[in-house]
Amino acid sequence: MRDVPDGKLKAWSPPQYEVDANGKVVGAVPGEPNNWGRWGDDDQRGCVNLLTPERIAAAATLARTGKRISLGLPIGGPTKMPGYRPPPLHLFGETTGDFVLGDGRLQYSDDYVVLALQATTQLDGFGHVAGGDLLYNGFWAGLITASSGARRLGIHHLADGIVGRAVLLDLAVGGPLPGGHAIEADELERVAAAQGVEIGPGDILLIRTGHLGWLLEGNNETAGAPGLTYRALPWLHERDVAMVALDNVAAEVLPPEGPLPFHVGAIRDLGMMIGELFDLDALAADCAADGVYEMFFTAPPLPVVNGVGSPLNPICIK
Ligand code: UVW
Repeated sequence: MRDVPDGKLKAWSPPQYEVDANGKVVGAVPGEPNNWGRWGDDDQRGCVNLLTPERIAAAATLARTGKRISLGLPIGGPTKMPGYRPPPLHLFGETTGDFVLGDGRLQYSDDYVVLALQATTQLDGFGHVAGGDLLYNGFWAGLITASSGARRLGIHHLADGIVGRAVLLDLAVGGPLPGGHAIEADELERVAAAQGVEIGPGDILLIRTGHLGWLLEGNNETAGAPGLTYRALPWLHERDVAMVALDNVAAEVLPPEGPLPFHVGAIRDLGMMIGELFDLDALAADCAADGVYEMFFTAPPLPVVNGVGSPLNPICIK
């Protein structure tokens, strides 16, 4: 139930629009720029459709030395997750130190993780963000409930993975960008030109702000965070970027420029997924050393049925 500041339930009023049998809001007006309907009226994969077999096969040729770099934060251990979600709980059931079965020839350990799917290096799926009661492709936000999860746009539709050509744009060569720094399209253009890379259709864009490393040093986000502005959305759309990921908590600049306008514009209007808390420092060091800023990239989401996001361990292969 929404909007109950006094703690009392208000009378529920039905939505002032029609929702069809497929869960789409009839006559919904999409925001701009927009990809609704581009891959079909019932599409639930958005810009993942840009990751075509041809592009993936071409991207695979970028794996020249086989060097692999993980962009995932450790789950558990001493690393304190940045952000406001509860830390993961890592529990053990049977362990070899506690149990011996039968004559002792078999011992085993099992463990469990209780994890907010948005708490660590992760992918915002299409069910994560709505605006004006609308989700990507005009689906009704009311289709996502605590009892059923995302009855449309569940993250399991992306289970075959985010695979393709990634390009790192390192905006933090001179040190971490300050909190509140809004990344505009011309800054992305400038850095791409300086690095000698072009951004094209189906690319996975990794944008380093230096913020995650700065947070992990124990600094506080009191002045907000550097991140993308919604004004960069037309640029990302013109280049047909498949996904964008940053080394910060919310991808977009904080304090926010409104009700998370980059999230709404990217996820709801473009069907473009957002990656957050990507650890890009080791990758940036490697790219600076060899001068190669493009690579093969894979980040399969967990096929959580009707989920709205997934933790990731993205891997870049050069
Ligand atoms: C919200 O805060 C809504 O999401 P995110 O974790 O993607 O920034």
